[in-house]
Amino acid sequence: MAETPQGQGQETLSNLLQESRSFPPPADLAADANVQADAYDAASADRLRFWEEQARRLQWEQPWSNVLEWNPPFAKWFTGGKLNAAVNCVDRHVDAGRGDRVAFYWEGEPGDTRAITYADLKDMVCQAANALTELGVNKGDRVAVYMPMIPETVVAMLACARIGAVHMVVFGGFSVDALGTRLDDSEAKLVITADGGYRRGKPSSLKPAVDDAVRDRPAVENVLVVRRTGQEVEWNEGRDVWWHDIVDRQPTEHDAEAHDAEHPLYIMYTSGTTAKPKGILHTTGGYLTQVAYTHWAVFDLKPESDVFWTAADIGWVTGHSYIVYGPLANGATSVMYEGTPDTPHKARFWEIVQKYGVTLAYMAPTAIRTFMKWGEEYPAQYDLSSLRVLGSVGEPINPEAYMWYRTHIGGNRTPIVDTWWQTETGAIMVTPMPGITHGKPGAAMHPIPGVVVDVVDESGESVPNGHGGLIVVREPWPAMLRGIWGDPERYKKTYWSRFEGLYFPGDGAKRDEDGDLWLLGRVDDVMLVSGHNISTTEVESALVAHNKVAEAAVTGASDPVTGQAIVAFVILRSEAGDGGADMIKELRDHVGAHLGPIAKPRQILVVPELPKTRSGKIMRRLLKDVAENRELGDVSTLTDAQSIETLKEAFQESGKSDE
Ligand code: 6R9
Repeated sequence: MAETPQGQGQETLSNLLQESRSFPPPADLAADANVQADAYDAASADRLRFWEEQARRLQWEQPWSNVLEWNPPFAKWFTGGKLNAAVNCVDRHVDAGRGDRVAFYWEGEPGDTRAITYADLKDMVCQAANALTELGVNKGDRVAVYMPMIPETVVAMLACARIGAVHMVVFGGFSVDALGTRLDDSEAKLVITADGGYRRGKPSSLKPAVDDAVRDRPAVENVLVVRRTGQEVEWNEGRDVWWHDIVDRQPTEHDAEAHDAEHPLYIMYTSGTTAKPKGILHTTGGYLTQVAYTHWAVFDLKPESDVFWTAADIGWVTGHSYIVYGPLANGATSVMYEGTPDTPHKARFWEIVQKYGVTLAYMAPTAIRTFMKWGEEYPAQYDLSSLRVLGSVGEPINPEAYMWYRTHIGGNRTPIVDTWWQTETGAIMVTPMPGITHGKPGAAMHPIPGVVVDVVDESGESVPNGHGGLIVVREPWPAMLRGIWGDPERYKKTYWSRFEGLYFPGDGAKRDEDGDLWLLGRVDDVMLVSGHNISTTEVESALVAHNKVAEAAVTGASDPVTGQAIVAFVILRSEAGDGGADMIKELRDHVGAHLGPIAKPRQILVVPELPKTRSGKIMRRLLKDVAENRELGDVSTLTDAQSIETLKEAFQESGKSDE
């Protein structure tokens, strides 16, 4: 998050990239789309009433008396209302006679599979809720979940929600330290984990990290362990409990209490910076309303016939909102996949799409660019004609990656929804609607109905069309974070102090000549070159638009002449060779031709790998450390800490040969 935004000079972001391609929605999809253009009018005529209508998608045990209580910057939605999130996600579908519908087609990495119906899920969640109660977990207690991508992870989350305990999921790939600080901050009393999970064809252990983290943390009373891989685990008698020992013997009945709309549902720690992670708090009624609405609206979900797949980890907010709460609240059928996209082969994702007839797929640009790098022959081996809407989340999608996704995955047919949102916003905020919006490669287009965003300059004034600035949210929205766990001052300072009365997400954005929105990445990443603010995203997109480049990461390094200079790291497509001096020159000229001479990188380094977080975001701050020859900052949330060391050496070598 941008606690100390930098690189913001006098002027706002330069608007360098031009785009003229536009794709209308397919006629049949448009005709039958869940959301029609009148939704925007209805929401702007009466925003609160619009959200009340969306809240009625849920089952409330007691109706709300107040839609919104807004004491800036603290919001309460649907106060007086009571509901149970697990009942909304599971029981009510069974009660309505849809118990036989599959909730999850789960695919393990080694190829084992499970089909879990809503009736199965109800039994599992009730049993787990009973087990948590037996372990002494009460309403309001925090429960850490450090798990692989298996159905029990969803069950654990819903069991917490059912009894009113607050879940706090930590990425299975995070280090002992990352887990430990999160346990301390949330004061969790139970950790739910597994012996391990499968990644890249091998069992990868989880329990040892929990053992290390819990050793000096007596506040954790029990560790509940799912057996997944059958790996040997150390056992701490009295503290550790096997899931199958305690959960399987519980009754499949559980009387669920209705919780207040504002009862805490979960904490999710945001990653990415060196600062202490922030525990983002989400509550029940407003969150569930917006995730259910957006999942239905943005993916045009038809729950009777669609098969939805979010190919992301559950330890990321995208997994919480669009693997668990959104799809289940809507009674959807989803695919859940445990492993990596290249195991046992580079077409695994497309094999899964064909096998389950996936109709709606949602993934990150980093995955799409990886598939681009591998080549179109992999998706070409499978029948992807079931797909009808494709989504993107997590980073700006470069126009080139958008085109590749649309062409090679979407068969030139499917709309692409580029969805902008954050852990803090809880649900999608800015996106095209597949049945209405003419899609523009690289643009997130419009705020959803009921959400009011703007692009402003340094002084908080709206920028005109054709200009860049900072994205802000002008009105509270139902799924907004309710605060930072235990730290209201930091909440105010981080998100609400930049501009009076406006939520500041920390991202750069532009409004193009048509008034459509483009998200340009974190403002901390914006570069100030000879007095111009230039977004890393636009330079990266220009590089990726070159037919030999698969991925690019750009950072600003201090420069005696220009203030900052653009340094680019690129991954070439597999057919492009190693990239000699001619290639570097070609790429620099290519950027110059696309964006103007000001955006020509000072240096371009061809690399095999880029430093990324587990959710696929490029860690530009580490690249900046490399480009400025500094000690590397915190690397604990990197997927592969070695890759950045290798890159650092390569950069230093390249510097020598330049001189
Ligand atoms: C959902 C998620 C949030 C940050 C956000 C922004 C970037 C996400 C984006 C996007 C451009 C998109 N981001 N989606 N940037 N276009 N469609 O990713 O949450 O992990 O909290 O990250 O990700 O910079 O501020 P989170």
